[in-house]
Amino acid sequence: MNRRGFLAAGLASLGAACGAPQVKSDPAPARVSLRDVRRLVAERVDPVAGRCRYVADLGPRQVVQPILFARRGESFDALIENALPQPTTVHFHGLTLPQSQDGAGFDSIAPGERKRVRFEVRNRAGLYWFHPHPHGFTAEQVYAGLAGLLVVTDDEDQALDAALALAPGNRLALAIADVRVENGVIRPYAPGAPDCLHGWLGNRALANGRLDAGWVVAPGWVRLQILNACNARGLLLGFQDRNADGKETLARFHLLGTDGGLLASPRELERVFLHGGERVDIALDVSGRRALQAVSLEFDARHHTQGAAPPHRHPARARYAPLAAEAVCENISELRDGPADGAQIDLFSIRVEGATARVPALPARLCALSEAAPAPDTPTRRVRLDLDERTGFLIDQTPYAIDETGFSVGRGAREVWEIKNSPISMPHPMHVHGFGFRVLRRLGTFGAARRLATESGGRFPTDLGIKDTVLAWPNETLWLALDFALPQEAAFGGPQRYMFHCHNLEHEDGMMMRNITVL
Ligand SMILES: [Cu+2]
Repeated sequence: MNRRGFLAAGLASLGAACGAPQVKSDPAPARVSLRDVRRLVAERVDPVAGRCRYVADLGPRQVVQPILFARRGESFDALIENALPQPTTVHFHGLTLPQSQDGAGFDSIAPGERKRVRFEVRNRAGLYWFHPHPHGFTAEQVYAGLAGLLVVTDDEDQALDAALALAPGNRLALAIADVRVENGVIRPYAPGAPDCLHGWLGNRALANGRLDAGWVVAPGWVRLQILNACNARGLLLGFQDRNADGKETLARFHLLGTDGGLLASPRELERVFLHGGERVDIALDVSGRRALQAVSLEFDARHHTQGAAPPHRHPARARYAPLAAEAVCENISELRDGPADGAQIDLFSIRVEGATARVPALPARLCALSEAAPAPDTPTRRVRLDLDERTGFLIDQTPYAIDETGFSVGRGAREVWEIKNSPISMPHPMHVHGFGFRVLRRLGTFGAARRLATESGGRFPTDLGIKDTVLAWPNETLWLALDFALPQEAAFGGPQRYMFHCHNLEHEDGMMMRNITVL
């Protein structure tokens, strides 16, 4: 399929959203070519609930909450405009960018200000995303609706669509986020201190900004690229067929790719963990089915904290009011009621309509991706994740300082990171800016999760491929292989500072971050 055809298919798939929302939710996004964006505006649309949105200005028209689309090698050159009453940034999660374009928290845009951002997409085809990253406000702004998808494609990616004979509308890019809905409306961001320790959880899921979202697809293969954009909720993704004799069965699917694009070969599964910031690319044969309900299945979320949560006010918040009139992290209250982390919740639905077509076999090889182990003399860096009684969760017992060097690494250096999460802890989805990595091994995984760790080295299927976010369960030790290679052009000249942090956004705002300085 040529580029125009791919865009048309994308538009068709988004136009096919069929779920009638029961309560007011954000509108479904439209697809936009990354290189057509002239301005990207972050704005608040509802001061009562604090809901916000991105608006892409393309010159001739404006698109609210766009899904951005790019071929590998294309460029972004646009003004980021902050129309929020708080500082913001736009971080393109997963992309390898110069520090000046990375949108990390040490480079925030003040309310009413704008910044020109220019970069080339160098990463593999895959699902990436963009969201705010300002120190102390990230969780509130992402919860408010500021999260968008970036679908990167290339020849290999399109060849796979052709091999699957995907019908128009059978490829979807989906962002899952949970929100608190009470009395039919989405509630503002209002975590108490315990919510800031455990993470702010919603009671309902949005898919691309919609509650009770649904899509109509044709029989045959469906390709879903799914992001967990929740502040803190982990997902155990499965697809229930609720039509089979009144019983619920799980439809098997195939994992095609993870954060940084396609795997070398697919994995057949019936459930898969997807934690904050992680993405999966899956293929599902819906032939012979009428409808499927995507759910997060029940699992033990392992929140092993002890003692009372300390109230925490991020110093950056002193000068700016919340997006809606609520206190953030300061009240010592009970955790909110509603489905806990690991409780089953519905995500979105798929309805199958149309004539059954021939379903081609799934290709055994998806791409050439080597799984070579790092050299035995690769140096190991040890990283510890702990709970501090005064401040909350910390990396190496060190609260984040904006101007710290953090970990300093040589340009082009290769390292193995040994990340140990304390037994008295929580699951922490750890994210590295700018660099994909490989997960080599896991040790200490608890029994129920270990049963899903079907790959060598105690790894989960979602540990395969190129990752930028990886979950550390309590008591686990992970080994990652990182390669700090950066291009030589002027844009990457001089030391480059990136971030390593927990993608539970309340933990991130609670200082569970470090800088990485590439010298
Ligand atoms: Cu965390």
